[in-house]
Amino acid sequence: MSVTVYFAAGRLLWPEYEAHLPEALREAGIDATIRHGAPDPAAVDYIVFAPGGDITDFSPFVNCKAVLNLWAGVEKIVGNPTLTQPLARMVDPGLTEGMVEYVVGHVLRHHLGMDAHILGQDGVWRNEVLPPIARERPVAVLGLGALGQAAAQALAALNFPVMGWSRSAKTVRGMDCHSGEAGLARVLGKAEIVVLLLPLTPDTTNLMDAGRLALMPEGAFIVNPGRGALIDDDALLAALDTGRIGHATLDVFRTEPLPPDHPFWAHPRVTVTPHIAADTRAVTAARVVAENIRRGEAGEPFLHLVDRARGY
Ligand code: NDP
Ligand code: OXD
Repeated sequence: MSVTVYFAAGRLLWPEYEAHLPEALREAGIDATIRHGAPDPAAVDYIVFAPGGDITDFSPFVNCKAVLNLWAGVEKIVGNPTLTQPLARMVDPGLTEGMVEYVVGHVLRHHLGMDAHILGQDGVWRNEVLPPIARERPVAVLGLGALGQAAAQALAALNFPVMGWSRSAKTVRGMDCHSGEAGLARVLGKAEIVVLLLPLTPDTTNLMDAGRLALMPEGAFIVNPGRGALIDDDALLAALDTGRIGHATLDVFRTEPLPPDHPFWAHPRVTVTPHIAADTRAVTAARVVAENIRRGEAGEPFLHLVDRARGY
């Protein structure tokens, strides 16, 4: 039997998926018709979704078996009151690889103090400050999901002492795992570099407020490829102004694109990257979408289902 897949992730994304999605569906043994624009809603079996795409009202899709998000983060869709269908988020090996590389690159930059040489080349031979080694630099990853665990493991493989923090208690090889408020205080009290890979939910909004920033060691670094609103912007700017936080590398923001007059752009202790930490890669993500459709058709549980109550 043929299934109808509505590619509602927007016109801009379709060229990336045009070849990969039909191929992945074929490989998964699915006979599918892929639709765009405004198909008969009652005929749609699966929706491939991305924020900013074609759908805001899911209620007409009465026979839709699942909404398959191309993004890892679901904060823009999870609270949509018209969405009654199961919602799966994206866990894509290509996206994970990109995130690991972003995190490792920016952590190493701060750890090695690369800016001093890259920006300070002035003809003076200064060799009194030697680069430290990773095993002397405690690092924390807040959020130990698909992306956080992969990033934390890559950092641990470089010998950083890695602490992880998550909602539920975990044991992950090679790192010291914590949970709960007391766990967060322990982690922030020790970590010289903190990486935020949490989803944005009511519980994580403004997690890094003035009080929690003040727990971090003097001059500590923050790398945030999670979501902008995990951090209280004003509290961060105040902590950067005093040098209490040494530098923040920020990939995500409350308003995107980051407005040109936002103080982050000009702050000497902030690096802005324009939400490029990691992108879903069509070639690998199409296989994840196809596998979920295969599961739906076979009556098997969907992968990466979002828990609406938790918000991720
Ligand atoms: P997952 O859902 O796999 O993992 C989320 C992690 O956060 C889990 O460990 C979870 O804990 C933890 N968590 C959630 N809520 C809390 C809380 N209240 N307190 C403590 N820990 C909490 O997500 P991913 O790893 O796939 O992605 C993480 C985020 O990265 C996305 O939501 C998105 O915002 C961002 N992202 C950014 C990109 C970029 O380019 N900048 C690209 C892709 C994603 P537990 O394990 O107990 O459930
Ligand atoms: C995502 C993102 O959530 O790109 O996938 O931010």
